[in-house]
Amino acid sequence: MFIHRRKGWEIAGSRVTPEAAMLRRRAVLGGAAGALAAAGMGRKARAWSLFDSTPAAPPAVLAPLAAQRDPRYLAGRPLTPAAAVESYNNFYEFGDGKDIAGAAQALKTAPWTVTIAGMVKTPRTLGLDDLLRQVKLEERVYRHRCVEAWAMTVPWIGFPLADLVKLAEPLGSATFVKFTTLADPRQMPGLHKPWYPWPYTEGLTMQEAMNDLAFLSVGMYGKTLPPQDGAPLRLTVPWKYGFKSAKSIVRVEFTNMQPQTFWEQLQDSEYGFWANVNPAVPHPRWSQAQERLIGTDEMVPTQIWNGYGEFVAAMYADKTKERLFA
Ligand SMILES: Nc1nc2c(c(=O)[nH]1)N[C@H]1C(S)=C(S)[C@@H](COP(=O)(O)O)O[C@H]1N2
Ligand SMILES: [Mo]
Repeated sequence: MFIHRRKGWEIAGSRVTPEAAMLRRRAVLGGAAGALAAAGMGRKARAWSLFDSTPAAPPAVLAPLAAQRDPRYLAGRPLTPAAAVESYNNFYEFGDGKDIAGAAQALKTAPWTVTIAGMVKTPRTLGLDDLLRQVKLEERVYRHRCVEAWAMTVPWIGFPLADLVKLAEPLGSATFVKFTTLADPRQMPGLHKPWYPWPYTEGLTMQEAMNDLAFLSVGMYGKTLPPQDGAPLRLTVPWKYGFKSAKSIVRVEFTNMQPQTFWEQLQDSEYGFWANVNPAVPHPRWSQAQERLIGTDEMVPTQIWNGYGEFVAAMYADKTKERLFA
């Protein structure tokens, strides 16, 4: 249920993302976690934000990573400066503000394994190194559009998600792919906030997962991914709102049921399963017509499918009954 904005419950807008602001209202209004939060709001909020700001570790060392740029994907606007992409993040496992890069440096990204589970020929757990030996890396410059109406343009390095799907050998009956992020409370202070439905999960249809545009990133700007941007393995689905691009993936499961996602569990009416970008469908609490480019703060018009209609629109031609854009 959507509750109208009440200014008194908000903390300073500059400190809270729209996504987080929604949660705070929700926590106050309902559920056991809500009662808990309401009982000791001030003191608890401070304690949690202390967790968020823990300067965890020295900067992670990023290895150089080179790959040929794929010329099929032209962003049509300048790259966002790497410094902006590395310092303005959404990664709730490390806190619900944008300033989580410091805390994220503690993330241990090697060794890393990815579990292939569910409806596949042989369920198994693979080392990331082993997986990377079986794919060919390329560079793709993609636009990224967060549901909060900020955007960026990033030269990702990675490989088509379709290549992982083929390696996984799903059964013919699998129709969805579910992605799960690492959930380690020793490394991730956000995991101590019990009102979030950890672990972070996301999902795609099998058809979406096999689309050319669906990508798994392991690097950006010529280096391995920084922890705050989802090291060591991050989904990149640029025609959908940013929350679909799950970070630090540890599990890929094939299923015949539409997966329940993290954001859907929090607020389905605002952050649904499909979440395709559409400037004409406003979020219940703000317009999606324009976006702010991080780095320059320039405002530009948002495009349907984030401008990737030629690659993806046909997949939705028969899905007229679905809520495709929220
Ligand atoms: N595991 C995990 N993945 C996540 C998120 C998150 O909180 N946790 N946030 C999502 C959102 S809302 C966005 S906009 C992008 C942000 O990616 P960036 O910080 O690299 O810009 O990551 C997405 N992937
Ligand atoms: Mo986002």
